[in-house]
Amino acid sequence: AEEKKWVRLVTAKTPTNIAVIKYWGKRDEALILAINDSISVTLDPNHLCTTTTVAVSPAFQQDRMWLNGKEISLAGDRYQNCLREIRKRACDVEEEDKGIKIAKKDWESLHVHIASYNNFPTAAGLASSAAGLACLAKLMNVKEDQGQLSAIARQGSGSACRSLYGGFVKWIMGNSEDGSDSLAVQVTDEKHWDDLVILIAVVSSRQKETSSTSGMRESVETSLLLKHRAQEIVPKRIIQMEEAIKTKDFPAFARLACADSNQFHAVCLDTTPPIFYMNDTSHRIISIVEKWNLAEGTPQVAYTFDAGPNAVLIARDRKAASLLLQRMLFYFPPGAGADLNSYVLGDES
Ligand code: 2P0
Repeated sequence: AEEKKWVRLVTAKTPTNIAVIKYWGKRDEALILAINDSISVTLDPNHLCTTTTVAVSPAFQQDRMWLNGKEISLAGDRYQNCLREIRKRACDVEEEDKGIKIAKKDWESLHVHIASYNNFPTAAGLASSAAGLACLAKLMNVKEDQGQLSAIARQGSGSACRSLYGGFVKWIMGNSEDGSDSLAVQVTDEKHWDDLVILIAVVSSRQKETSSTSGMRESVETSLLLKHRAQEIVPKRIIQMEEAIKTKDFPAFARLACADSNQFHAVCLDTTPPIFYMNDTSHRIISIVEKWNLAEGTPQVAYTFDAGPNAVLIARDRKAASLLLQRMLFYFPPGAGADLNSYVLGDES
């Protein structure tokens, strides 16, 4: 039929984020509620991002999704929860010139197609799952604010909720049963501390062996260190980290970020059976940075590692970043068989 011919498309870029105070452990698996607050820095979407196009048409028979050109199943609870929550909030859409008119109630029966591309290797463990959501919100004319959208993104993947804002972002764990207060807030915007330069050293592009979801479940079940961390350590660190970010106190920032990364990996070792995310190259990078910071008398670079061996290095300014890159190339010369590639990120100006 004639009226079935239209397609409405929306494309958007979603950045990825790197935690400097880590999220590790859930108190509710279905709603994805964390056992502690976390803080991350959102990377510049011009460098590392996911580009997503979403489409709606009466011709579509079912919801479908493609990731880097390959169709993936939307059957999981996480996708279904996100889709349901976003559909509920859809509003009227009218594009007169294209003859598109969608009433709020039509969204219940309309299907969407979602296609996402990462401009970085997915296997490097930097994927962002917030991608589709911001896009769907636009497509469906959802009027919710960023905070409410972050609470929906959270139900797709915990850390993804922090990608809804630029700059430094805090995911507040909240204390409600339904998770309505477990959402992201911006600590400072992307212009606040733009001296920082972030380098990602891809130590291995192999897929990680233990997924974050099952890893953190095992840590919650078996690690006493995690209990102590979540209850006693992180609440204090969150306050100190927010202060360090607001006052651009790099030594305090670096000390907290490195300590928190190391404690997260200590929790992984404290898990039964133990989880190993870092490898020898990761450990060498830590030693190189620690020695340099000590020799300089004040930290030049902070390091942090997520659920994989890749190093995220945060230099205090462009000068420190260029010295860091020199050092990395000295210790890991290209072509000498070192399993390491560097992606230089940051302001290109
Ligand atoms: C973080 N990570 O704060 C921590 C640090 C990895 C190490 O959040 O089960 O993919 O989807 O909530 O968000 C990775 O966990 O796990 C993660 P789910 P997610 O960035």
